Amino acid sequence: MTALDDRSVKPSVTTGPISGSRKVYREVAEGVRVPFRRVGLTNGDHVDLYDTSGPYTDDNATIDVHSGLPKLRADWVAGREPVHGAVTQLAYAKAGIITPEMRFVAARENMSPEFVRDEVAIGRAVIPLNRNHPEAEPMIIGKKFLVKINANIGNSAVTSSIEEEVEKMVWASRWGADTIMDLSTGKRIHETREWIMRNSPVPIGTVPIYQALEKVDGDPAKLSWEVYRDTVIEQAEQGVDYMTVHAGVLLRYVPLTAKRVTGIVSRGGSIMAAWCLAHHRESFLYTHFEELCDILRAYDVTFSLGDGLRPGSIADANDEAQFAELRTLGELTHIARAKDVQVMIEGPGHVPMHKIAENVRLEEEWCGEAPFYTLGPLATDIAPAYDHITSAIGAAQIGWLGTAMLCYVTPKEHLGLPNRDDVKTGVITYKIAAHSADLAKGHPGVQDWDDALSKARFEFRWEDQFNLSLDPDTARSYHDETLPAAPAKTAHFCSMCGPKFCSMKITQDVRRYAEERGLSTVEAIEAGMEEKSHEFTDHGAKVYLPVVE
Ligand code: IRN
Ligand code: FE2
Repeated sequence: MTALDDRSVKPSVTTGPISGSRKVYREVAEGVRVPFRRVGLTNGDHVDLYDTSGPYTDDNATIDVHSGLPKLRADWVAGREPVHGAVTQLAYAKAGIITPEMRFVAARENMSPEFVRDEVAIGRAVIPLNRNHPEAEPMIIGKKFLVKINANIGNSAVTSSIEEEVEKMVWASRWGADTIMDLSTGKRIHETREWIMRNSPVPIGTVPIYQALEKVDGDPAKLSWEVYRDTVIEQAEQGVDYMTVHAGVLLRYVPLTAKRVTGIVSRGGSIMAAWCLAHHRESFLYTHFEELCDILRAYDVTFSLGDGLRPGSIADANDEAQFAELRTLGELTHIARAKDVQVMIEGPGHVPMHKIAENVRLEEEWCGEAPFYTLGPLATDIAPAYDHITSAIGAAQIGWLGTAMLCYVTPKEHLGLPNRDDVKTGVITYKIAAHSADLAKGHPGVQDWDDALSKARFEFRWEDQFNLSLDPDTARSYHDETLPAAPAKTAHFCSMCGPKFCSMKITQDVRRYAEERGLSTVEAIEAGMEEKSHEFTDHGAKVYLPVVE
């Protein structure tokens, strides 16, 4: 019996298209069907958007969570011959082979499959897909591609259930999460993960040290390489696509955190620091790193080398402890790559804006441009309850500078376990940061979405404006709060300025004025100004006019 046969677990997941759009698939090679979210517009046009939501948003989706999603990649994986003993995307790319996964992501990203292969081959991009996670749709993480976002879910000892976590996963991918990390630390970790893996359309990441710690009753000193190794194998067997490994927290770095304002804030980092101090030995993650590479390589699990010493406050940003660890992560990157294991590097944290660029520069230099994956960073510490915003400010900047994936932060950060609503707020906030970075990077075709929405807005196609939005439901409901009647959906104003003060309407009036008089818009503005000027002088050329009773 597998976890999914347990009928006492009854997840209820959100299905059906996002309002105003429908799922379409483009067949780019035999058996390679790439999903898009198609927004149909009232003027007959349509816009196809990158779609992370999987079969849940298909028309008439029928999902049985007890059997899991279709195994999209099963045949690709089964029909694969190892190269130099490895079955990883990196090994194939180095050998010049284009895998179906590479074709899939190329179509998603508007790039050529050869370009995808070359970026993977040099390690500047990763395709995090475990051979045992055939349900997932391929995606790529790298600075030459669209900026991705990760959503963290998972229970804690205090709260949440399997049902809630499965729905959070579906919900997060519905709104645009490119990957999801299951950070469960509470009850039934293995079963929860099984439910998530089998039903997730996006790659899943974990931090295996959390489950290893559960196995030794929460006492870091009782951890060992053996317990850890077995946990990694257990999770790799289940299909986990990438794993956070805090192998850069070395014994000699721990004292560097002593004078910090917030010490060690990484959970994994603090667990490993506690182990190192308790035994006064070098971290087993570091001393057994090559063995760990061999395990990950067998499944094509991607390393996400953890930033266990990331700054947890503005005061601690870019300090010695943080950069000492980063240098070690660079050393480990080269070891993993030589073994054909894919690698990305985790980054901060809390960093003021003027210190962000240095993080990207050093990461690229020391870690051979391995994809950078950062947690925000928060640009200030002063706004608990708004840390999705304090962190999106840093995230947009670090994304623009070349960070490949942004780990979301929800409004509950530092305060409590996020619920489903917080998950959506975090995802939408990070989509904004990521897309803003994509625009600034000039990624091909990215601006089409903005242009389509702006045209709809200018032409008062309200339905199109809602439907093109990252969050159509909220956009529509905000509009309807004050002007719910059907005619308002074609009206040339909204309740923010009312009919007389709408700048878009005035611009359109100017253009009409020009057309009617056969003038160019510039001439029309001049003519209009001239008329206004006469009106002004006719009234005595006074800025303030006496009140006429
Ligand atoms: C991302 C970048 N730096 C940290 N993260 C994420 O933070 C990491 O991937 C994981 O999801 C989460 C918690 O990590 P710690 O606190 O164990 O380091
Ligand atoms: Fe924090």
